[in-house]
Amino acid sequence: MRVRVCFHDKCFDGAASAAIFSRFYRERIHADAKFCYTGMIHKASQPFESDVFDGEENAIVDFKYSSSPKLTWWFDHHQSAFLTLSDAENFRADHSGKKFYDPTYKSCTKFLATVAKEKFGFDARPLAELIQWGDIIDGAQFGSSEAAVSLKEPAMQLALVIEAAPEPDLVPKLIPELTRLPLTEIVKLPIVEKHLGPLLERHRKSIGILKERAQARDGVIYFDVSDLEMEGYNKFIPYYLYPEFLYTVGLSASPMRAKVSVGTNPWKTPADVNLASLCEKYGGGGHARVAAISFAPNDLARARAAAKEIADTLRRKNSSV
Ligand SMILES: [Mn+2]
Repeated sequence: MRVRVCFHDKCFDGAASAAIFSRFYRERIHADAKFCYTGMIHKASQPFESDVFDGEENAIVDFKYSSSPKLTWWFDHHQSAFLTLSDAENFRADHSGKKFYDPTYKSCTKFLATVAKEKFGFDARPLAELIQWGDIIDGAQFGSSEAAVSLKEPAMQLALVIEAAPEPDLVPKLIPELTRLPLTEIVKLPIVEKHLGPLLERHRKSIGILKERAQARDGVIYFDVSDLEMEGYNKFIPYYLYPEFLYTVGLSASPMRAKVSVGTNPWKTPADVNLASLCEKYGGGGHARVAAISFAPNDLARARAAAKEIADTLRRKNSSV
């Protein structure tokens, strides 16, 4: 049984979800499954190429829905899970019992493990560590900004490597290992270890760069690093530098896209601004407290205009509280 698994690429929760799905599928659905993994990235254009669902079974985890009849499994927790109204209707009309959505979950990893256990009798206990860290990292449930930025835990070091993914197919190669090895051993694998030193060094440098670039006022930290190769920066650094600020708005660029990232300080009491809804107005999306908009790589000027407008909006909301 050939199973295509599309997962949210360069994301710890995406990789962990793909690992949980694979182990669950092999143990509870088909013991002879052969998995092929495809990393999905949010782009300005339609993310699913027509030929992506080439398995006998096709799954999407921690990423947007597809109404393709070839899609047989789906798990997601993003508020902005449906690209169109007709996709949402297609999902509601589905009675396969294999497509699941719950935006109240902080991580797709925990959501998937819970559904697999409750509906399919999957024993998730051997992967408890991976599930716990998926939920901490995707839900930003760290004790402090220091804990989120110091990267001492193996899970945090692995997240750094996954988010940067400095070589092609790095995450697809790691997913099978995540189904069977503890995280202390994953970070010792050559494919992880060789990248870890340089990435930790780059992480330390990025703290200095963000300190230099940040324009922090009226509750909002704004920064533009689109001229640097910084797409995978740690999104908690701004709150580590400015713990009293409530929001960040960042502009970054890569050959794939120009990206506006918007976030809420996880160590402050929740604000009443839904960032996914705010970003949806610009064609982006995400979660209530962290969201983003992707633009085409040559559309940097429009991305910058959106970033500035969002920063202004959040500054006005902040000063009107
Ligand atoms: Mn997720």
